[in-house]
Parts: sequence; structure tokens; C-alpha cells
Amino acid sequence: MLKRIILSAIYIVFLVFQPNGWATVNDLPGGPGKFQWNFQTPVTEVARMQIHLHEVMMLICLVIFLVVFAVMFWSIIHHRKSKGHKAANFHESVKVEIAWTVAPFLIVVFMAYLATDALIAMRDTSNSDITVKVTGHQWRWSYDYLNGEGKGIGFVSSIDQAHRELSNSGKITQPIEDYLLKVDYPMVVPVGKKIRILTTSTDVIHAFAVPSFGIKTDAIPGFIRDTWFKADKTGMYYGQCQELCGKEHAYMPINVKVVSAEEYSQWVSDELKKLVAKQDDPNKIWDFQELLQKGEVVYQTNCKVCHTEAGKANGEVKALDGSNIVNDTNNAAAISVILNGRRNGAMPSWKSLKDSEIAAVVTYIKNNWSNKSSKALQPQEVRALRDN
Ligand code: HEC
Ligand SMILES: [Cu+2]
Repeated sequence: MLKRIILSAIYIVFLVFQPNGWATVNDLPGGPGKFQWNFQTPVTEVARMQIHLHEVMMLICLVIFLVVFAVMFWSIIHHRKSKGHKAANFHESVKVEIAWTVAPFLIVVFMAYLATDALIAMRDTSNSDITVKVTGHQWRWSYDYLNGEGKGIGFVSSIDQAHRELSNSGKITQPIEDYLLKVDYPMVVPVGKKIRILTTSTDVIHAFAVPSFGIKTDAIPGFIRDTWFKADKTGMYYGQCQELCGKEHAYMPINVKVVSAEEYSQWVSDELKKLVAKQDDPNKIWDFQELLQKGEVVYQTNCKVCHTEAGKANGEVKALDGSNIVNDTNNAAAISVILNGRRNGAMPSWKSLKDSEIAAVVTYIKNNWSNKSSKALQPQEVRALRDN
């Protein structure tokens, strides 16, 4: 009853202040629910341990709360002045001081004792079946499968562009189940296998978190940290970056698809086939139209966030439209800005893109808006400028 009243009140607040926002979500199996009050449904042993621990701790807090307030109110009522009570005088009572030091100490030690199993389980990344390196970038995640049958698979996972645009427009008329949680390439893992995650970052601190797995680990540039999970149910699970990392922080969701062992093998073989197909023939000469088309896709997914659709200046981001570097007849300047980044990563390094992707995006920015070079730039030119 009380819950209903409070929920209705929250609905009304949402209705008044966010006429579109409240219609944008629905309960999501394996993810957050609408007006969810408690943790997301756990699908790992660690997540269940954490929730259990949380409940026990809350109970301990509740008991302490009740005892302290009972004593307090009882004292206030029974020792009040109007009853003519004379205050007892026990300043610097050694007994009381020992009691209020020892009692909390014992309570804290007891709580630590309860938490030990869960903490050890969370940190134990040994004997994993699969290791995946997860790298945070402003503002997307990339995944690299380091061992097992999927070894060699690697991809960048970005928020669904349609969702991202809807968020800006604010014009959402019907609920979208995985609103702002959908990505182009979810991380895929087999059910019931211990997955070790290594986290790191290429720019600022991000945090990789999936609540239903009970994991949250910072991704720190220059450091590698690890965590693990073993999902015991197939399905789609969601998380978000949980360390404020800049303007698009709210738009770097995490989507883990847990599948059966057979489906995983199938996915791996499909991905490996795609990898082979994607491996560009380094000597291929691309034609202009092909590069423009590919370049537009690369630009939309990687560059548009900062450089805008129109290629105009955007705060500290320099305009590409009319830029001297971009229009320089020598391509090396533009390629090396893209390969190496600028100003400590304000313009990120795009070394992780393939030669053909960089060649395509440079061709695209050299021939879009008012820029016109009408010349195709080949992947070899990029290869030649890589320092490795
Ligand atoms: C995180 C934001 C961000 C993203 C994403 C980004 N850039 Fe930049 N870019 C910048 C900033 C900031 C500068 C200006 C750096 C400076 O002050 O020298 C810049 C500068 C450049 C320049 C040099 C322009 C000039 O005239 O000096 C080029 C070329 C460029 N970016 C291309 C790209 C391409 C291609 C992509 C996509 C693959 C991309 N950028 C993605 C932020 C970004
Ligand atoms: Cu982040």
C-alpha cells in the first residue's frame, strides 16, 4: 500500500517534469526495471552473495537503529524535567567509554567477518575459462578476446545511434525496451563459464559495471585491473560506464549477451570468418566512391560526436570544414593527427582503426562539406605513417 502511494507520487513527479522521459522505458529482463526498488535480478553467485550481504547489513543497521532510538526516547520520556528527574552525573566514566568503544568495534569486526567470503570470491580471478580485455574510450567500449576459441576477436561497441539521436531530440512516443542500453556489437560469452575481464582505458577513468553480474571495476589509463563473472542464465544483460568520464558518459552502455556453448561456438566461427574477410588486402587500390562511403560510416560512428555532422568547430574541437590540415595537398598532416591524436588526447588517437578505415575517413573529410580534393587516399599511405 505504502509502496503504491510512493510509486504513484513518483509517477506524478515524472509526468509533470519529464513528459517524454517516463514513457521511454519498460521492464527489461536481465536489466533494470521500471521504478525498480531493489537490485537487478542476480545471475551470478557473486551477485547473490552481495545482495544477501546487503540484506544482512541492513538488518544489523535496523536493529542498531531500533535499539538506539528506543533507549533515547525511553530516556527522554522517563527522565524528563517535568517529572522532576534529577540528571545522574557520570562524567568521564571509564566503564561507559570502554563500552562504547568495544561494542562498535565488535559489531564492525562481526560485519567484516560476514563480508569476507563475498570479498574473497569477488577478487578470485584464478582458473578462468576465457579472458576478455575491455578498454574504455571516450565514449565507447572495445572488447578483445585474449584466449579460448574466440582468441583474436576484437571489436568496438558503441551505443545504438538511433537511440542516441532520440535522446537529443527528446521526442519519444512509445517505450523502447533497451533505450540507451542497446549497442551495435554486444559482448558475447558462453553461459556457465568463468569469464575474466581485464579493464583498462585509453583516455580517462571509466568503470565497467554490470549490476546483474555483481561487477564494477574501474578502467584506468596505464593500468590493468581485473574482475570476473560466471553467468548461470542465458540472456541479455546490461550495464553502463560508472565513472563520470565526460560529456557522453551517459551514452556508453555495456551489453553482455550470454549464450549457450553451441551458440558461442557459432558466434566465434562467424566472427573469425568476418575477421578474415575484413582483413584488407594491403595492396588493394580502393576507388574513390568506395572510400567515401566507408569513410562516411567511420565518420558517423567515431568522429561525429566531437566534430559534428557539419564538420564545424565545436568548443575546443577544431572545424574540419575548411581546415588547412585537412585540405593540405600533402595527406601526411591529417593522417598523423588521426593516428596520434592531439593535445593529450583531446583529439584521441585512432591507431586502433584499420589502415583502410583511416584512409577512408581522411578521403571523406577531404571531400565533404566545402572541402574538395577529389582524390582517393590509399591505405598504404596510412601504413607508411604508422610508427610500428
Ligand atoms: C573526443 C572528441 C574527438 C573525436 C571523437 C575526434 N576528434 Fe578530431 N579533434 C578533436 C579536437 C579537440 C581537435 C583539436 C585539437 C587541437 O586543438 O589541436 C581535433 C582535431 C582534429 C583534426 C585537425 C584539425 C585541424 O585543423 O587542426 C583532424 C583532421 C581531426 N580532428 C579528425 C578527426 C577524425 C577523422 C576523427 C574520427 C576518426 C576525429 N577527429 C574524432 C576532438 C575529437
Ligand atoms: Cu566512461
